[in-house]
Formats: sequence, structure tokens, C-alpha cells
Amino acid sequence: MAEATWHVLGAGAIGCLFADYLVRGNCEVTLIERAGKTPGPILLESACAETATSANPGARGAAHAPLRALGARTGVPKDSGPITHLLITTKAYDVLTAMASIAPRLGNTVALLMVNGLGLAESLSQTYPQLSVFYGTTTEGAYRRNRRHVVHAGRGETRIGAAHAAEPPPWFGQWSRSVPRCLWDADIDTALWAKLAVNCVINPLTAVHGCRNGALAERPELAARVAQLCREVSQVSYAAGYTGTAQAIDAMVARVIQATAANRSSMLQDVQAGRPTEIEYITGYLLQVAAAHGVPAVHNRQIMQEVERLAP
Ligand code: KPL
Repeated sequence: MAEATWHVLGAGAIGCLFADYLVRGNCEVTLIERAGKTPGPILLESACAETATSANPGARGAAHAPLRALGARTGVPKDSGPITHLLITTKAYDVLTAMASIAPRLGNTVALLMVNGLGLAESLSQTYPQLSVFYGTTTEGAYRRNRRHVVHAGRGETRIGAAHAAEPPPWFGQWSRSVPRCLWDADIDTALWAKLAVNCVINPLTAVHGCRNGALAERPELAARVAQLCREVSQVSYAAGYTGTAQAIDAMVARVIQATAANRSSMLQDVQAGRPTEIEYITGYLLQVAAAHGVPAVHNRQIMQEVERLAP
């Protein structure tokens, strides 16, 4: 059977990183850039230390491996046919507009949604009932140094799945051979909820207080807010049936704060760049679930209002 051709909607850091993985796995990939942007090569730089393993303890990669040009075709002028397999890596608030720009090319398309927050799969399926929607979540770290230069900052794990698919579809073979530590997750909802729960705590607090992730553990007044939000996120998680997250949220948040202490969260970056934030898809989604289960979540409501006041 012929292999799927992938299109990537949202040529940001994560979109470019996965396009690069797929190209290096011999997949055909086209990056769809925004209309009006001049296409051209995108440079990728690896700044990852090799992951230490038991076979290779203490391994460290070159601090800055040479740049290489991403081999995906970018902004190909004649690329106007049907899109069969689509990776979506835009900001959550851009998904529906970006999809509208390619709507005539969509049919029974496989749409792999790898964005922050939750709630978009439902909107997508309503607008495009023929799509086959899958979710992806990753702890890979990448950022843009500038518009055409992406830095791969840290290796991570990628999980893909869909509530409607217990078994991986044939196209998943391309991902498992191309993307390191890429797993099929038959319970992807639980993984997505766990990520949402951590993002509900770290992202809005760092955005409102203008601090790096590590400050949430170092400054007592921020640690107190972390504890308040964790308590509520735990209550909502229990009510929604995510018992694992409900029980472990404090430890999960502490671990991510420690592992990403020097990072600026994606929401802080959005605020500092004068962009909209993804709060509606993160805390906003949590509040919808809280309301559906009659859980008050007053601190989450308050931090959402604080973030909304920062909006450009
Ligand atoms: O996912 C993140 C984000 O910034 O969106 C965390 C885990 C909080 C890392 O900064």
C-alpha cells in the first residue's frame, strides 16, 4: 500500500520539528504556510543533549549541532490537491481559521490535532463531519529563534490516539519509525487530560506573574497559588473520572516546574509577544467540565479573568 503524504498546518516550532522527523523517516511532507508569507527553507538546529540511557550513561550530545535545512516542501505553489493526512500544530485559537483556508481540499482526511488545550476535536468534527480526528500530545521541546530558524531544545515522548480507535491505524507505522519515542495510546483522553491539568496550573500563573516556570516553586506567594489551583484541578479531575491525575496533580506539576524551570511557558511567550493566549482552550475547558459536574473552581475562574485582562 502506498504511504500517506502528510501536510502540516502551522509551520511553528513543533510543526517544523515533526515535519523534519517525518522527512527523515522518508515520508512525503508539505508545510502549509500562511497565505502571504514568502516560502523558503527553514533551518533546524539541534540543541539537545542525548538522552542518557542505561546502555549509554551520562551521554551528552553536541551543545549545538550544525543547522540543517528542513527538507519538507514549503509553500509549494502547485500543491492544491486533496489533503489526505494532516498534522495540525497551529495555536489552538487559529485552528478553525487555518482549517477554513484549506476547506476545499479536505474530505475523508485524517486530522492529527497536536495543539495545546482541549475542546477543538468536537468543533472540528461539527464543521467537517467527514474528518477522522486523532489527537497527539508531546513533551518534545522546540522554539523559534526567528521566522526561519527553529531550535530543537529537548527530546521528549509523543503519544497519539483517538477515542474511536483502540488499535493504531496503518499510517501510524510512519510515525513510529520516524519519530523517536512515539507511542500509540489507546487511552489518549487520560494523557490529554493530564497535560491539560498541568497547563491549567503553570501557564496562567506564569503569564499573569510574568515569570519563568521555576519561580512557581521558588516564590512562596506563587507556590501558594500553585497549591490552590492544584486542589481545584484535582477536584474537577475526580468529578470527571480522571482519578490518576486527581491523585497525582501536585507531584506532576512539581515535576514539570522542576524539569522546565528555566523555560517561559507558551502562555507567557504569547503575552510577551502581544499574541492572544490559549486560555479559553486550557482553563476555559477545565471550567466547562467543572460546571458540568457542579464543581465551583473559583480560583481557576479568577486566574482566567486575570489572563483575559492581559489580552492585547
Ligand atoms: O506545556 C507547557 C507550556 O508552556 O505550554 C509547559 C509544560 C508548562 C512547559 O512550559
